[in-house]
Amino acid sequence: MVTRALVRKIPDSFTRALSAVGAASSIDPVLAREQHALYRAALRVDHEIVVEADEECPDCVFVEDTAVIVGSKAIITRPGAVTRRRETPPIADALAPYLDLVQMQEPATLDGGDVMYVNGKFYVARSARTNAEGIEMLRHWFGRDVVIPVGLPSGTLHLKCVVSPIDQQTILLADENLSPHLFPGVEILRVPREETYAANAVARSSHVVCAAEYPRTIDLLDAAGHHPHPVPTTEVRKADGSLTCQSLVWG
Ligand code: CIR
Repeated sequence: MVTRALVRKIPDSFTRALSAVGAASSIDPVLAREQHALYRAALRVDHEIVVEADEECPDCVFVEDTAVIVGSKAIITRPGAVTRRRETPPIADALAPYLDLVQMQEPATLDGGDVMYVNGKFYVARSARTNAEGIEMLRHWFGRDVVIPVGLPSGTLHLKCVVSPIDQQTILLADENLSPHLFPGVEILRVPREETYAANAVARSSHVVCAAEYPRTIDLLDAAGHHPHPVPTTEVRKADGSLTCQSLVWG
């Protein structure tokens, strides 16, 4: 099967991205683009789809939030941040040749970073970005029994800031954020609390693109038989971004 990744270029306006950490103005767009190139190479997919940047959309590199891809279907989301809503039409256009699209409608809001599919279940965070109607729409499309709403620790932007899938039976979970009991039947690789950021990684079979700044998590992945591929994240994190948020990967 052909593996594909959709990514989007970084605009100069990235320095005006939303940032709860309040550091976006110190982003170096040149360095950010260099780091993005390393990330894109690390994904090692067969086919990369690149969407041009839009200066009117400072957060447009964070494509994960604009769609949820399951099998041959893509749900085009309605992002929770009003300033991010105009990011979705070009993503829908770029996905349309490959996937069947459905569009999330008002009043639903949902960011793709709040959705994790593992062990046959969709874990969906109720967050500042994803509302009850957004979760209800996922239930409508995927089935009530397989959509599991999850509350987030205060101050956490998205579900995948604290947990991400390594394969269909394994997750990386940051300690002291979510109860491991939420994930029955799933093997948990425990990320130490002080490395919480590193719980966000992109797994492609046994190859895991992870944050370069967290040696304990890199060792943990290695010891568990995965192949860590560390990439630098100093610039995206200034806009509250991490790794899964920079791509939509399928196939
Ligand atoms: C935002 O606040 O929406 C962006 N500055 C960061 C989005 C990161 N997305 C993600 O982790 N899925």
